[in-house]
Amino acid sequence: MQINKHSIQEYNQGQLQEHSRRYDFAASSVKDVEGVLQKLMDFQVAIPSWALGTGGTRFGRFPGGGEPRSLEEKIEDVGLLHRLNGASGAISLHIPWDIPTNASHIKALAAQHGLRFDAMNSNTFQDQPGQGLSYKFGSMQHVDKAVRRQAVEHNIEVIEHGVALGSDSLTVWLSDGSSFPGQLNFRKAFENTLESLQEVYAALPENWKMFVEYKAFEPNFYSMTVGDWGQSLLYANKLGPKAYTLVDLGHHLPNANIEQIVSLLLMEGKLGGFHFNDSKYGDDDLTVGSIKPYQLFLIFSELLEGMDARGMNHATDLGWMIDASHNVKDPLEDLLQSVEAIMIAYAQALLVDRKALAAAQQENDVARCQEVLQEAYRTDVRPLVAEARLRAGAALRPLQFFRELKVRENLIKERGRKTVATGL
Ligand code: AOS
Ligand code: ZN
Ligand code: ZN
Ligand code: ZN
Repeated sequence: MQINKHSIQEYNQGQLQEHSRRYDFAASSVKDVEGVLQKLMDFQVAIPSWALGTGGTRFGRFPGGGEPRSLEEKIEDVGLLHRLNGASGAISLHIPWDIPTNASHIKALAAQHGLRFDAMNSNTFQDQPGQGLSYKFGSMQHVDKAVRRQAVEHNIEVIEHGVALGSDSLTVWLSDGSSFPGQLNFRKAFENTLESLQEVYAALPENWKMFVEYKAFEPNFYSMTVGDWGQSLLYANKLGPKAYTLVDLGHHLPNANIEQIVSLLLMEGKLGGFHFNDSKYGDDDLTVGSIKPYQLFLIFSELLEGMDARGMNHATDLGWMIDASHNVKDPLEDLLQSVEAIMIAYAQALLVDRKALAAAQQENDVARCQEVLQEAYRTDVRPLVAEARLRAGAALRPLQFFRELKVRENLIKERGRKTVATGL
């Protein structure tokens, strides 16, 4: 692929004059602009392997062509994103969709692209060919101990794959629950799940974290056994210090105050990671920032407030990941947009005048509180984000460059028009 340091530099050269004009204006109103730029350069968002191909819906799938056919090609795609935006330096794998048959080769390939392995994901929501027992009625919650055992063993295997790749966290998302009243004994389902999670927890290496992801509904439509942040936090607290709650933005009931959830989880030291996406109705897995950018900013604002209060490092102390599914857009274009939206929200949150906000809160000056937040939100930080990219050797305008280079057309030539994405 023709995307290298040299071609990026050449492309940036043509954009530089316009960028400088916009950047100088934007930078002139930022107090510690160098500090902000450094934070933006440090911030990396992990790309989920399953978002690199067209997901489809239960009604159909319309493959876009040129999608990755193997784990190697998935890593190449993320490497491409990372070269373009300098902010996608990690990949998150889902097992068994991404089994690394030759871990040292996969690890070396990722290193070549400047990527590390983010959280490993286990999968007990599908039955795999040749699998002994079915997850139709749940996995870790199952009434049959043998099914629970199978789910635990799978998770332990996922940890082993992760260790071989140098990952240091496991995300457990369970589809367990019930679709009809009376189907489950809620307490027993919880206790079974806890016991299973404890067995997985016991297999975690010393430096590993476990993220317990919750979801309000789907595929079960009456109850979910890890259905909200309260349940996830119960598990995480009972499991121990290596267990944390993971917040996926699409996994709440409508209009939930996610920024408040984030704030309280941070207060408890139990927020572990994020799945960014956007939605209008539920778990839509749409492009980050495409529907509710203000909410995204408010979430980031609480994240920074809470992380700073605990002296946490923005870049390294939480697992930042996208969880998306693409049906009508080019997946790579969509991911570029998602990362850009995250960087914009992060930059805006960095600009919030915390002292002024705290003072206004203390005086119950509600109007002023809103002014302070919206002053930051309405600042056009795009030139700052672009400047951070420029300094990192990435493209000033990644999406435009992607199109100019006809990356997708080239991938289709290389990989073919009809590709079957692995995963959902
Ligand atoms: C499912 O709704 C969750 O968001 C999980 O994170 C899941 O593992 C992922 O989306 C892949 O299906
Ligand atoms: Zn998720
Ligand atoms: Zn989601
Ligand atoms: Zn989801």
